[in-house]
Amino acid sequence: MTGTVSLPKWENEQALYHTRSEATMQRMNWAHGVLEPAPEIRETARTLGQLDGIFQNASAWRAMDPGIVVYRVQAWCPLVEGVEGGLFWGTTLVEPGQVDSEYFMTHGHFHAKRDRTEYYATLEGEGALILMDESRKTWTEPMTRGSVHFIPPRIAHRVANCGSVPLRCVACWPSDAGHDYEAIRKSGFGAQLLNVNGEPKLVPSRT
Ligand code: M6P
Ligand code: ZN
Repeated sequence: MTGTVSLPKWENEQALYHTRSEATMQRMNWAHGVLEPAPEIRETARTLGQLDGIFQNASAWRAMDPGIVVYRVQAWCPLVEGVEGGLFWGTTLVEPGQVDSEYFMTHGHFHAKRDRTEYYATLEGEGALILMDESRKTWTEPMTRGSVHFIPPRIAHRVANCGSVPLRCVACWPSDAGHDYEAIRKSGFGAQLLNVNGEPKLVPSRT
């Protein structure tokens, strides 16, 4: 017996955590999926202008106001990004809208660490989770209030709003997953979700 007391692992690793003690608790409005503002919550908005090359019809995209906000993200990252073993929590709000017949959607990404997974869950609105494997096979899962989605390893993911109100969802992902946007910027997804006679239809991408 040495008489020394080991600190719990969490405290030993304090440097990996953001410092405020309140950082282990936040509040979210579950009806709307909005996290209450706090210093630890990072808020970003993605405009049409920032989504160059993401929508299929480039001339329709160019003709629209680049300042239009397509989606907003709140991310709560209580650990330093890249630390193994932690979890991050986020909310995404995708506005209703289209570029030509293609629904407003998130940029989409693979995880930089390809074997990392994620949960998405829908709080409000109607849309689709668009998934793509590394061979570019692309499919969707319907997103409606209450749907919970497990995103398997090595699967790119993005969210499209097919309805007329904001699509609101929450996400939970590993703190060392990272985002690989490059693969999507380069070749996109294997199919685009289009409004065909009022119904969402997955149409193979033009190559
Ligand atoms: C979810 C999570 C986040 C992601 C966000 C927006 O909240 O998956 O990690 O950043 O959606 O998606 P994207 O990064 O593809 O724009
Ligand atoms: Zn992800």
